[in-house]
Amino acid sequence: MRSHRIAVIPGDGIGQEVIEAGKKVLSALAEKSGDLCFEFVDFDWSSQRYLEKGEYIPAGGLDKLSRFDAIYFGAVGSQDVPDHISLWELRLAICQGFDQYANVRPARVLPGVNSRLKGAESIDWIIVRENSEGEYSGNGGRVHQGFPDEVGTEVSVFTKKGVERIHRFAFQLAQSRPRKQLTLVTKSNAQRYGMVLWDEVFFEVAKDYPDVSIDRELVDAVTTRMVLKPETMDVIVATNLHADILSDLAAALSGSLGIAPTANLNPARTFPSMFEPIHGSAFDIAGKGIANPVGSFWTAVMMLEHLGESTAAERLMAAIERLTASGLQTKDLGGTATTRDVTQAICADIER
Ligand code: GGG
Repeated sequence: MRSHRIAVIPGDGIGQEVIEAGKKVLSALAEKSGDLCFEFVDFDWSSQRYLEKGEYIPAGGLDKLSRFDAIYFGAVGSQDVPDHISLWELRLAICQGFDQYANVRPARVLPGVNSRLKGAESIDWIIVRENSEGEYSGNGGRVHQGFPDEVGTEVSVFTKKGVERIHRFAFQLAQSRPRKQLTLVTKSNAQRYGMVLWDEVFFEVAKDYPDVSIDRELVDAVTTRMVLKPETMDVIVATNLHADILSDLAAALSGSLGIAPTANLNPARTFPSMFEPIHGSAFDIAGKGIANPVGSFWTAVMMLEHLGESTAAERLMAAIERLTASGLQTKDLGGTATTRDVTQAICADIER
């Protein structure tokens, strides 16, 4: 019996609902396989906890988390806590604390999903988001706060080491794909230091991967290419902020933010990696039972692949595709199905 210890952090809003659904689906998979099991340990790290105890992660929490094989995360964000606090105290504390520097975001139109984009069926992208520095390095400050001459700075810090490792990761990922194509996205015409470093390191690293075909785009221009020529792109590598924005666009072009998954990887495996749907807590629909759980199921596929469970990953992905093709879809995709309907349908498919 192969057993995996999974730390589960549902977090806020619909994170609670979709992660509960994901656990049910993973348990159904384990039961069906007969030689696989998951030990789920729930962590109540959320904005609710912050409001009650003044902290998202308790003392020694990351140390405890470091002993798991993977982390299955829902969402963070609440109407009652400023977003910059909730994001930094929970999601970024884990990503940065565990050096999960490679954030991987696939985008593809699943069968039966209606994208409003012409030619969307050719979308088959993986966006690689640098996940440890840049615009998210937490450098900056505010002076003269509350006065008319107030100043706020947000300093992007890019290290050559950090840039090189994300480029190598992206090249290796591109190398593993049929088209072996990698697009570098920066804004090095306007930002002449960190972004130029990104460009220079990219072309240096490219020499080690001659079988990968490369091109370069500015972040503004690449948005039009994603919309007008989706078939010309494969793997995309970009900074923390740029890739965050591009991956929301990619998810919307693929049908809905509700279906998009993410892996926050620690490629060296010195700490656990974390898997989460791209969407946030969506508190406008939280508690209504209508959240799309497909993003958390696809996220579970990525987690299974990372755990070396490729057969279970393929089985779950095939079940997801049969589900979306069947037309049983939640409101974000134009349907009327509930979170529970979709979860039950996937579990029934797996159990068959
Ligand atoms: N599951 C993703 C999530 O909870 N995201 C919250 C968020 O605000 N993310 C912004 C970011 O990661 O840059």
